[in-house]
Amino acid sequence: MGGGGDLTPTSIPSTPSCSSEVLLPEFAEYVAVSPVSDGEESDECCVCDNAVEALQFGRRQQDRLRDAKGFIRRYKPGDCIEGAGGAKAKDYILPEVTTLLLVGPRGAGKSTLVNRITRVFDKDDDPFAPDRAQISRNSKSNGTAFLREFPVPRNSTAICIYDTQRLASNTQKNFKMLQQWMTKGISHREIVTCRDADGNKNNDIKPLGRQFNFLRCKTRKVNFVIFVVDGVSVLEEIESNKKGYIDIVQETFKYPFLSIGDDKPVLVVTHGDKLSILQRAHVQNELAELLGIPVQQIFDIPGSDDCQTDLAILDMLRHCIQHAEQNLPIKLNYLLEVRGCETFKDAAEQLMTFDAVIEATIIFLCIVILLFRFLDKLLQL
Ligand SMILES: Nc1nc2c(ncn2[C@@H]2O[C@H](COP(=O)(O)OP(=O)(O)O)[C@@H](O)[C@H]2O)c(=O)[nH]1
Ligand SMILES: [Mg+2]
Repeated sequence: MGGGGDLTPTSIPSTPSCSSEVLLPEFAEYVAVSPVSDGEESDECCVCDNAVEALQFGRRQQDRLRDAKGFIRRYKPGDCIEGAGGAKAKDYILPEVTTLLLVGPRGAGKSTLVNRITRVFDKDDDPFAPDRAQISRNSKSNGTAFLREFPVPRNSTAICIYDTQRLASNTQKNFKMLQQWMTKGISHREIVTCRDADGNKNNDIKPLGRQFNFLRCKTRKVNFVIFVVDGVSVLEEIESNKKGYIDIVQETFKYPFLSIGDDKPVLVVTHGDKLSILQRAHVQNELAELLGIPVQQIFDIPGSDDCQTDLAILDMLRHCIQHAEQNLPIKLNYLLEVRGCETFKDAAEQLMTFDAVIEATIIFLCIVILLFRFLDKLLQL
């Protein structure tokens, strides 16, 4: 369902790794709930069939997961350019690193998502690696005060994700901050603001901000936006008919500066592990309706650690990369080259028409001269 594939039941136990050949929890349960009645041959066959089907399903999931991971690991900027309008990858201004920006309200799960994405690759590379992004446990925490760049997978030189501060309850302040990021770019360790997101002065980070601003790293242009929302908060508001959280999400999501070309951000819904399958589907449908996007653009990524969630994460990354690359700018010299060729062709065509006119005039003049000569001869006689 949605971009994140089929929804995973909350009762499914999580598995530490999807890369092994053990039964996936999805289909371990599938086998366990199959009807079994002792002594009846046909029922035994039915159980066998179910087990085989489940095994095949598990293998298919593993294959998909391996392919999806391989795609992200192999990816280099320019790989997803489709060659529209006759331009090749070399004709585009490619980013050094494809940069994805996380945006969302406080506690939506942005920092947790950075850790979840990293974990998908860490399972193969370094299963005991510690988390990278600072998660806030409660509302007393300031959350993310500095922009932080996280290469994905760790040490990648092709994709990076920026974790950011929460959105303020004042959307105008959000817009100002977002416009700056989207137009001027973002850099690792850049301080978000000396005030917190709701405009309260934060003296503790001011001196630190100066220090880090001086040591600022490379500025990156944002290539695509990942908008994160907490599914539980959305559902609570839908059910209670309140609108605060949903209003901020709706207004900010539709803010034109967050779109890359015509492409709106992808929407990631978190906290699905606290909801039932039906509630998750309900939240996704409501959000699709409110934000005017297809459910395929909504990725259900709960805190659970299972194969379905890993696949949803990889699908979401692929969506971001592909849409980012469809909107990369074309190099000016390519445009001039193409326009130059076209202008030359137009001029040649015009000259050819001009040529025909000259030819006709010459022929006409020749005929007139011949006529005069003929008349002259006639008069002399
Ligand atoms: N159960 C559950 N908890 C989550 C999920 N995502 C985030 N959290 C928790 O929500 C809180 C805020 O998460 P955090 O990533 O710091 O949110 P941020 O402010 O958007 O960066 C933390 O206590 C996380 O453990 C999720 O999908 N499921
Ligand atoms: Mg955070």
